[in-house]
Amino acid sequence: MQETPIKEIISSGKIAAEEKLTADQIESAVKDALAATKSIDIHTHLYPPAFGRIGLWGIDELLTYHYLEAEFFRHSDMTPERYWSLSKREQADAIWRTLFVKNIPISEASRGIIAVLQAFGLATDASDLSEARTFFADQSIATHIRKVFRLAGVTTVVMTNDPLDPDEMQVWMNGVENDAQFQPVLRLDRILREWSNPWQQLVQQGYNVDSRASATCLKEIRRFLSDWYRRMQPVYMAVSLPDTFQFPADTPQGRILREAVLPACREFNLPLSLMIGVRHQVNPRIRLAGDAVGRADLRAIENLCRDFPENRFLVSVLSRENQHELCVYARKFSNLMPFGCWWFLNNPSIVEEITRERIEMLGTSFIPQHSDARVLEQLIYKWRNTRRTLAPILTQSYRLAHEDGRCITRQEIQRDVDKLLRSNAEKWTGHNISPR
Ligand code: FIX
Ligand code: ZN
Repeated sequence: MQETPIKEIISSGKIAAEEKLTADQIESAVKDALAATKSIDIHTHLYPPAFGRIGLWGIDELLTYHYLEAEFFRHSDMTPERYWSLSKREQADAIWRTLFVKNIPISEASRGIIAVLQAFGLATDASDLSEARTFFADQSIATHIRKVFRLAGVTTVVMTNDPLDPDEMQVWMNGVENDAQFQPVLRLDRILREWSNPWQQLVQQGYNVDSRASATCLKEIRRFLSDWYRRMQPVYMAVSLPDTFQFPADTPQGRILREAVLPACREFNLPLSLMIGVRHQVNPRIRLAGDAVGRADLRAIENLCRDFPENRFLVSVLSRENQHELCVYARKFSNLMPFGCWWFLNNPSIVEEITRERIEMLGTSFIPQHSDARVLEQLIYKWRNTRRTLAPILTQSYRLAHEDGRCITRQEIQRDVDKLLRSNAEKWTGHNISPR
C-alpha cells in the first residue's frame, strides 16, 4: 500500500477539501490505520530457524510460559519441585487442566492462549491437548513463522542475543545468515550486572580482562564489544537492570558502562537499551517466574542522559510508579526514548494508563509497546491486544484535538500510527530495519 507522501498532498492543496475527518469518522480512520500498519517489535526473545531449539514455538512452549507458570502455582497444590520433575509435555498438560479446564482463562496471559488457538481454528475448550499438538506437529517452521507474522501484523522482531550464553554463542561462532525478520541485539546482562562471574568466560575467549575492571580490562571489553558488533550487526545494545541500579557508581559495572559500553555505542552509532526495575529471583523455586518488580531511582537515567548527550537511550521501566518520572525525563532529554509497557505492566488496564499519559506528555514521540514474546505464536495476541488498547486512546486524543478546533485527516492519522508502530523504532535504531 504505497502512500502518497503527505508533503506532496499538502503542497498539492488537495488535503484541505477531501480528507478532513468529522469527529465520527475518526474512530474508523484510527482502526484502519492500526490494521494497515505492520509493526516492528523492538524487544522479543524470539529466534529464526537457524537457532534451532533456542527458538520456542508450539502449544507446549505456549503453556509453559513463565507468566502461566506463575498463575499455575497459585491455582495448583503441586509444589514447584514436583512440577520441575515433570516433562515439558506433562507440565503443559498440568497447566492446561488447571488454568483452562478447571478454571475459565480470564487472565491476560491465559486469554492469550485462547486467542492463539482461535487464530488457528483450533478448539479453545478441549479437555486435552491432542488436537493442538497434532496441529503444531504438522507445521513447517519457516511457513509457520510467515503465517504468525502475518496474523500478528508484524514485519520484524528484534531479538535478545546473549553473547555469553553457551548455546547461542556457538550459533554465532559457527556463523549464521542474517534473517531480515529477526534483528539482533547485543544483550549485556552478564557483563553489566554479574561481572564477578562471566569475566573468566572472556578470558577463555582470549580477552585480557579481570574482575576489578582495570583500565586494561576496559580496553579488552571494548575489543570484545567490537568483535561481537562485527559478528552480530546488532541494532542496539541492551541490559536489564535491578531496581537498585545507580549511575554513576564506582563499581566494576559502573566503570564498564561508562568506559566501555557507552563509548562502543557511540562508535557504532547504536542506542543502549536500559530495562530497569527487576527484583531478580525473589522466589528462585519457580525459576523464570520468580522475578519481581521494584521501584527504581530514575536519577541514574537523569545522569546518563545529561552526562552522555551523544548516546541514545531506549528505556523501559518495570515499576508502575516509575512511569510518570520516565515521561518527565523524556521531556527533558531528547536522547531518551521511552518504549513499551514491559512484563508486569503488559496488561490492558495498565497499558491504557501508561499510553494515555505518554500521549498527553510526549505526543507521538515514544514507542508504545513491544511484545517481549518468548514463544513465537505469542506475537498474535500481544499485538492484537496492543492494537485493541491503542485504538480508543488515539481516537479520544484526536477527538479532543478536533473539539479544540484542529481538523485531522486520514493521512495524518496514518502518519502517526506509522511512527508509533514503526518509524520511531527505525529512527532510533538508526537502521532501516525492515521492509514495509
Ligand atoms: O529481561 C527481559 O528481557 C525480560 O523481558 C525477561 O527476562 C522476562 O523474563 C520476560 O519474559 C518478560 O516478559
Ligand atoms: Zn524481555
